[in-house]
Amino acid sequence: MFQPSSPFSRATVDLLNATFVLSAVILVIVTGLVIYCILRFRSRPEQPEPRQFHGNKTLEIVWTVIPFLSLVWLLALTVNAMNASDPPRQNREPDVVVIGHQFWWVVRYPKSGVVTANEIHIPAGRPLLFRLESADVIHDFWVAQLGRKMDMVPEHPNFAWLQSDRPEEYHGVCAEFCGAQHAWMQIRVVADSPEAFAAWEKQQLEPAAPPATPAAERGARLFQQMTCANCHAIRGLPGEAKAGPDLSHLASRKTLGAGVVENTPEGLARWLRNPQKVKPGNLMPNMLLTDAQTEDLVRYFQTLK
Ligand code: HEC
Ligand SMILES: [Cu+2]
Repeated sequence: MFQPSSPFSRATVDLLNATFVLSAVILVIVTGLVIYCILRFRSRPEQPEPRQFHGNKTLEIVWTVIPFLSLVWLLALTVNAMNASDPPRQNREPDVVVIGHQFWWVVRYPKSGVVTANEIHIPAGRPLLFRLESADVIHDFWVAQLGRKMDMVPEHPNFAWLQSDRPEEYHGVCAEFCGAQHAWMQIRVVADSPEAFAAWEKQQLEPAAPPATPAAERGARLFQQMTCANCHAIRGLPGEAKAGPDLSHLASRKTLGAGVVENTPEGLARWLRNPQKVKPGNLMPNMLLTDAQTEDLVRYFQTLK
């Protein structure tokens, strides 16, 4: 969070830094005075008690006015940072909708109709409005470099602005404990150049590629027969399953299980053989696939670019 990449996160970090500096100055002054008084006025043998006095008006005014002004200054900075990190929405439609599930994320782009999971592509250099929802318990969406942290509350959509000043990749997390695999509920954000983003969006809107080899064809058939399609949607196939991530373009994602394993043929096979071993407590059951079935499904998923 100390490397902000957007005006929204920069406002938050600037406020944090200013608060830290002010607090450090106060700490040094107060402890300095205490140490000075302890040493200077300590009792020494043969010396009378130091002169006592009460109710010094100047002192009272000084130590009331300085903290008061410090707090007013902090309040002004805070209000300023709140405005900068969370500007008004003014009826704008969200650019991206993210829905937290135990323990992964749905990512939707209402304007184009793209649906994906766990990896968010955004065009760099533009402020984007995110609508944040939850399908089950309270989650918290936090990509520290791009914007403010925001709770995802069931039945209560929240909003947050995110931006990336430049094309780059970022890491985000679920920041509200939400169950066994909360720690493996991670987010990858890829900020693309506007052209690369348009290309990505176009590719995500394509229907899933039809299987091209016999193994992939067997995999596609297994996918339909083994109830996978009750939980997972693949664009162009029947059904609108929502219990698990959309797999239409699975091969275009870098990781599986919200970051728990790399999306390589080996990683995919490990996941399919027993997702409960890779991410214990996640909501995909062990489908008890044979090695041959796993292999065919891997071949099939590799074609879903
Ligand atoms: C009961 C619902 C359910 C069924 C049935 C199911 N899955 Fe899943 N699947 C999930 C959930 C939930 C996740 C996300 C788990 C997580 O990351 O916490 C998932 C994740 C995955 C992933 C990783 C996707 C990603 O982007 O991270 C793959 C691949 C996958 N499932 C394939 C299959 C296949 C193949 C079958 C059938 C043999 C199947 N699933 C059956 C619920 C299901
Ligand atoms: Cu969570």
